[in-house]
Amino acid sequence: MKRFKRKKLNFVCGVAALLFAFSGCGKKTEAETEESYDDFDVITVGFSQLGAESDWRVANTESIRGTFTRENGYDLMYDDAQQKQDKQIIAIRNFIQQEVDYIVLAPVTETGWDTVLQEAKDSDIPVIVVDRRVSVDDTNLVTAWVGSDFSKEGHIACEWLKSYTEAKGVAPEDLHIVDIQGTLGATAQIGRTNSILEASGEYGWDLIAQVPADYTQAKGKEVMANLLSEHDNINVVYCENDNEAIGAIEALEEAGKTVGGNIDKGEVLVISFDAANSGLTKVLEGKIALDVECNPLQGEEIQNIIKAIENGEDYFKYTYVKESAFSYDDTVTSVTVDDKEYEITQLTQDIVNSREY
Ligand code: GYE
Repeated sequence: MKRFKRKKLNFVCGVAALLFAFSGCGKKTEAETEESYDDFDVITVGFSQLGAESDWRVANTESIRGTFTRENGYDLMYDDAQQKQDKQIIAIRNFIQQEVDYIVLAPVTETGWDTVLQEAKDSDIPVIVVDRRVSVDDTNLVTAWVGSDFSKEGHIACEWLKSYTEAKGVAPEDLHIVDIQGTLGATAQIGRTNSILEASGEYGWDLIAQVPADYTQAKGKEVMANLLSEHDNINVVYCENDNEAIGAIEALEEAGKTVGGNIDKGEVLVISFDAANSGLTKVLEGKIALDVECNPLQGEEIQNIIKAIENGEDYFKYTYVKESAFSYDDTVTSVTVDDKEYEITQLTQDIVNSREY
């Protein structure tokens, strides 16, 4: 792919002009002129992030912004769409108009991207999708994707729940589960929701309700409080991310429930996803029994793809990031999903301290 370096220079100048309305692009000092020559090799990246709804998302944004820095040879245009797809579409059109070299898209939901991604393709701008996926008729509209296997994450959680409750001597029909879902239509929601739905059918669990809470703490709390007012037998809360889990725990405790792993002794068992620092703190406290990791540190993988494209080298169209699962105790040390064994790590303070997010 050829870059339009001259246009990029103009763009850099344009942004500078916007930021420093009075400095003017025409009158350059010697130092400024030198910096402009450096700009010839700068790769411009437009990053449309879906929002800032969770600790995971903040870590994801930091990873990408921290990778595509000036020192690393990039000019990053960043846009936060506040969980609104129409804002993401506007941001992408803006990136296309600015003739960026690459677009990085973290899409809020899977559908509705065909038109705008076709526009990017028509402008020869590669689109790298991160985290959730897009569902488009022409898969060539997506150059590459980096993210997690959300369905596998859900299956790991469900297999752990099965083994754990068997070990505690709780019968399957005595598991009364609510699923606090993520944003409806997001790949992470679809994968995690389907896993608990399938496992409940297969193992004979009582899945009472599945209610979305947009991955936020406030909604997680609200949804949990409503569920508690409607059902008095809930003993498993499957939260589709850490922030929802933290909100749900608040609601449970305010309703006088004890949250913890002793489901055989009347405690409400909470399962979560992400394993961000805030969630893992709750695991150490014994309030989240299992936290399945979803790794937000995707900046470097995205950069590897861009470098490969720049150098005309091969790259993987789909890259899964590495992740694990953490439990509050050692009742279950591994689970098997699709004939593969996954370790469940009993969480320690040292592990939490050694992590970046
Ligand atoms: O689990 C949640 C975030 O799509 C993997 O989105 C992501 C999810 C993550 O808001 O915390």
